[in-house]
Amino acid sequence: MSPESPDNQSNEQPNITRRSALTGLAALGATGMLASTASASTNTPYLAQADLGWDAATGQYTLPDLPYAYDALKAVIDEQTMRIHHDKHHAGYVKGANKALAELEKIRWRQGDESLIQHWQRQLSFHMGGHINHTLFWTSMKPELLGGGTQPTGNLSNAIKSDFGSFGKFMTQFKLAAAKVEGSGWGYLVYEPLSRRLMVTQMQNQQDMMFTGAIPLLGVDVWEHAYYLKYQNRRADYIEAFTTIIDWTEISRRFEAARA
Ligand code: MN3
Repeated sequence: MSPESPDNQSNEQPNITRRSALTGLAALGATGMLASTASASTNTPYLAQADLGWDAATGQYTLPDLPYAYDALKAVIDEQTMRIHHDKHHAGYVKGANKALAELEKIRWRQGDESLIQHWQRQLSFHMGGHINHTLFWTSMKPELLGGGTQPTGNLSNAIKSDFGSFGKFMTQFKLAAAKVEGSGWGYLVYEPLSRRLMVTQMQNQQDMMFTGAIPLLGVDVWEHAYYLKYQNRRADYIEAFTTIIDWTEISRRFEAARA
């Protein structure tokens, strides 16, 4: 359908320019977002809206800072990799998500190219996945000296034993699944809220192969950009090293939030 077709003209917004339409919509979005925040404190319980850098006033995401220095994890992930990974790759996903949201907003207002909706929905899925995956990833790690890499305790430890047999069996599946992702992607520990079980999944790219409703608890990024400078083709070595800096306190917090 052409953007000029008769039903493109909204009765409420005659002769609006694209800019004023988007500005107005951003204001409406801001109002809605503030209202939903006030009424529902459980919005994305395992990851807060603020952690994603969501700015309701602009309707855009901003890149969150790393929660530690670029070289804080250098025993496992070198400083250059962290800088490129966070400042370029993660930033690119944030930019891509914002772009997709803006283009979909135009289409919604019948001011964009409707033939591209599938493209922009795919872009949204990929870049939002990238943004959420990386935001969770940075805060899944802490230096070994600060307690990274120890084993989970309490409810999460019990659930891992119950759902996988033992922590060791969980780790075997998690590391193998991550190592064997075909191409780029992630290995994930997820909580499946319907059967109330922990599961290990593979994710291809930033979104594929994850199932409906799965709540991500712990992901290891196995895109080559995550490890190639230090580990080259030795993905399994990188994954093994990653397990020494997992922040199980944070993963436990997410687990409790997910099953609350
Ligand atoms: Mn990455």
